[in-house]
Amino acid sequence: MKRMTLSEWEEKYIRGPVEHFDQKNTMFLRPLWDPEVNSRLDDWSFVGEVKDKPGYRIEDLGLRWAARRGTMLMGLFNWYKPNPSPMAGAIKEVIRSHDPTMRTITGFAPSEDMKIDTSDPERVTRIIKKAARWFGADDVGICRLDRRWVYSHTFQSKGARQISLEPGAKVTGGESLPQRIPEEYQYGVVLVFEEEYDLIKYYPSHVAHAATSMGYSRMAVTNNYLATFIRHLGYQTIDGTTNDVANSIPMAMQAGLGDIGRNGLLIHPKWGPRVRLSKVITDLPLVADAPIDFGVTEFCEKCGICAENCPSQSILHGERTPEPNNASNLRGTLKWPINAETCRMYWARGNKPCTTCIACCPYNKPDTWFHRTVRWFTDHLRWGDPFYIWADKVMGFGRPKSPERFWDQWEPRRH
Ligand code: B12
Ligand code: SF4
Ligand code: SF4
Repeated sequence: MKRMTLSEWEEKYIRGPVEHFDQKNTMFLRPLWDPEVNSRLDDWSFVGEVKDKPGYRIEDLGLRWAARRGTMLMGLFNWYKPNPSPMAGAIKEVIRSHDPTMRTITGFAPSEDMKIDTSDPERVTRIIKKAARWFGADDVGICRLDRRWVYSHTFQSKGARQISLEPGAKVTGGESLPQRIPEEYQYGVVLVFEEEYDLIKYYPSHVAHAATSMGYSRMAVTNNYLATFIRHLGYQTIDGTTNDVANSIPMAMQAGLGDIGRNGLLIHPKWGPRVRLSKVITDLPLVADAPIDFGVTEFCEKCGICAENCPSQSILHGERTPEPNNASNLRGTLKWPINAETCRMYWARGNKPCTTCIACCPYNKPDTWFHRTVRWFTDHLRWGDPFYIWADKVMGFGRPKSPERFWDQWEPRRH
């Protein structure tokens, strides 16, 4: 594995000016305000339905939604960010003003002159990384805050019922608010959460999506713990718990946590794309990690398994390109841009999310000695890529497992 300098990284991934991305252009939000996108389907939800079939029964869908609860409880009530939701603002008021006994919830607040000693940023960085792991992250990296990845605006949705279907109608499903992060916030602490191999392999059933949900809850809770810890050290934080504030993948790349694959996802050296990401942005002085190269780009150039298997054909088959597919891609970056419109439409049509491009990827493997050895080869003997890819297909690693006996066979892991 090679460490890259930031200028080498820039040369590899940046083509032309990078326009700041407006969060309303993500495919979670476009159906709420873009009449052209909205009119393509009557129902954009992906809640899922119960069927009399293994992997789709009430216990399977229930597992997916119960595992999501941490996100609801922590993420939605997060007011430590530039444009908190009105609900988070209201809760803050209640906690702050209502009842003195609520102090036990807001807890210890250091006074202005009480701060951790930052004369040795290496030591502070070690403390932050250790705390992040203890709070629940499986891996952690630090980047300098590159403001090109921060959303220019955040979008407060008002709920799908208020969407106007009039062509050309202005935003009616919510409100776009400019987002500004003060200059003193110079670092991002990026957290990685492994999703369970033993659940993802049951894709495309509800069981696989339970892993996504648990990843979201873990990142919501852990990110919140870490942001609170940093505030208790006397510094400020922006808590990027629920996907908002900034693009997580380039931050994770710059924090040395992995590289981007053809599937548009961060490939972590140990867990491949089977990870979720969150971040805390802070003014605490830290030491940034360097980006890494372990052969992903070369491997993806030859592989293409995700592009073959994507059920909506949203993943590019050819070369990397700086050309966006549509308004949902960031301009000025060299990669395999996914077609987020067709991907998201596929979720809505099937009334459930999709995780195929994680599950079928050869980098998605359990962390055993055998797979560690293969990974070593893919990094050090890159000329062997066509053989590793052929072997992966022959051995059928990326194929879905039948959920028929899931509840008998599953050995749950403690988080
Ligand atoms: C919106 C969104 C989506 C949209 C698609 C993106 C879009 N354009 O609308 C939909 C709903 C379809 C979606 C689908 C999925 N998503 Co999604 N998504 C996001 C979200 C919330 C915002 C991303 C965004 O702003 N994209 C808009 C522009 C920037 O997209 P883009 O130009 O195509 O860039 C993409 C990549 O190239 C990369 N990227 C962004 N900037 C730059 C800059 C450089 C230089 C480079 C090289 C790359 C890069 O990140 C972008 C990811 O969409 C992020 C969380 C976050 N805040 O980052 C999660 C996130 C990217 N999704 C994630 C995942 C896992 C998925 C799914 C597998 C679903 C699932 N089972 O969880 C699929 C995979 C689809 C795919 N192949 O990319 C994870 C990725 C983890 C990882 N290993 O990297 C994230 C980080 C969420 C998380 N909490 O961990 N997603
Ligand atoms: S499936 Fe193959 S091409 Fe796609 S991201 Fe994984 S390694 Fe790259
Ligand atoms: S989530 Fe599914 S539909 Fe979307 S890009 Fe990945 S494989 Fe394709």
